[in-house]
Amino acid sequence: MPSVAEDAALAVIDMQEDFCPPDGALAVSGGRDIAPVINQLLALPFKLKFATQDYHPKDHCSFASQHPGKEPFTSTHTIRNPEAVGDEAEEQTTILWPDHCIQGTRGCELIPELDTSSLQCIIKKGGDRRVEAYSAFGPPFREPAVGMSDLPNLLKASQIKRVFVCGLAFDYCVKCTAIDAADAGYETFLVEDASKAVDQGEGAIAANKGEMEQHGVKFIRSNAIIKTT
Ligand code: VGL
Ligand code: ZN
Repeated sequence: MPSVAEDAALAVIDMQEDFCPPDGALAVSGGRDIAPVINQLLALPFKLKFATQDYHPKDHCSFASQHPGKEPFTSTHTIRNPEAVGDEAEEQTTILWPDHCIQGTRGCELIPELDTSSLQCIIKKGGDRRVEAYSAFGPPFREPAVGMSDLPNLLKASQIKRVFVCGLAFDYCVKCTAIDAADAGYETFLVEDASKAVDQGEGAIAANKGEMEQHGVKFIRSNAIIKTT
């Protein structure tokens, strides 16, 4: 492997209070425990290091509270591309959540265990109340694109070829970021021991890995990166 200093970015996804025990609104089991592993990765000389923050307005469409009669974690909703013209529009069906990561609240803050001192930037996502935005690249709608983040420009400007993704949650924001990075042509690695899933069942983990593999995402452990750096 070439050195991560040459061509690699480290993406630290959504290490926020609301995704962590003990009292996060959408706490991912073991979410806080991966901070030390991520800090070890942040100590490596990646060419680019950035974090993301789920950053919702209080009436975000992904909140079950915005949909009378619907329940967090079990109900779904379908979103049409709000910028589409004509009858045909991309659609995304996704799960509804408890209110979480509301701008300006404690739940939205990055956890203090994360060493943020070497981060070059923090990308905020999920700010458009009309659309869900799991990926650090932006909402899933591309025809036309709705609210893409600065990430594509940042990766190009930094001449990145490889993207290493870690953080929360494995099966949502980490997965969607990894798939978008791979689809954008970056050699993409998910750092398995530096990520935790909402659904930690064996079957769910395997299905999500399979989906990512279809897009060319590779899986790696933090030791393998540290050893070769
Ligand atoms: C996430 C659910 C809702 C995540 C964000 O960061 O994976 N999951 N919003
Ligand atoms: Zn969210």
